[in-house]
Amino acid sequence: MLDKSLPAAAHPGTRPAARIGIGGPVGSGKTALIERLIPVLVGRGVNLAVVTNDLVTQEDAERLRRSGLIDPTRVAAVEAGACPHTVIREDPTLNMAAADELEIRFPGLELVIFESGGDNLASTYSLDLVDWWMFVIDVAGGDDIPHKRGPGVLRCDLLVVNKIDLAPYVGVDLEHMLTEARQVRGDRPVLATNARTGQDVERVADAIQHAVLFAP
Ligand SMILES: Nc1nc2c(ncn2[C@@H]2O[C@H](COP(=O)(O)OP(=O)(O)OP(=O)(O)O)[C@@H](O)[C@H]2O)c(=O)[nH]1
Ligand SMILES: [Mg+2]
Repeated sequence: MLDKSLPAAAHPGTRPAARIGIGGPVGSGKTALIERLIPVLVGRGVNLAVVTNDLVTQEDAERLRRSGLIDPTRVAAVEAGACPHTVIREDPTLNMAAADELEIRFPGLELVIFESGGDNLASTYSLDLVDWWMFVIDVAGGDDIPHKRGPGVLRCDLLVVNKIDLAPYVGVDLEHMLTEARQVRGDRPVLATNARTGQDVERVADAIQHAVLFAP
């Protein structure tokens, strides 16, 4: 198993980058949220890089590299193979190695954001890989998702309910969905976003900075 302190050894005297995870079902808006978070965090002076996970392609990495939002060399891709949660939980070696390489390449890197491959509600991150992680579900996936108490929904540090703009079109009572999400999480944080327009993505950035970058 690789040691998270390796990059710090590569740049003596610097603090290793914080590592955060974004998990959640296929298509919930993980990459869209990253696309919105990058300008907000970079605008606040955060030195960051991204590691994406896809099953057998580098689709999301290529999308971010083409986006113009980030230096393309700051985006690394891990091909997860058949089982997306294995590489963020049971054996995160590939992801650790990708982040270590970014830290070596970019001295002073403060934050590495991992996006997991789209998965099911049981998907969780190993704390060997990340310091903090969020789980992104979306309104169109059904308002009963919080009620189903998947480990991803329950255990993440921040639950993001995305695509709030779609609630009226899919017959979802957003307030009820959010209340249920807060109930099952024992009042741990839940934020509602529209990653398409960027609505409330600043609040996600606040949560990240507060949790791992020691912002007030
Ligand atoms: N209406 C609406 N669409 C959104 C929102 N967020 C993302 N989308 C759309 O949802 C689709 C999937 O978004 P992605 O960001 O690719 O989702 P993902 O979770 O990264 O998907 P995988 O990596 O394949 O699991 C895209 O067409 C997005 O434009 C949102 O808040 N509202
Ligand atoms: Mg994606």
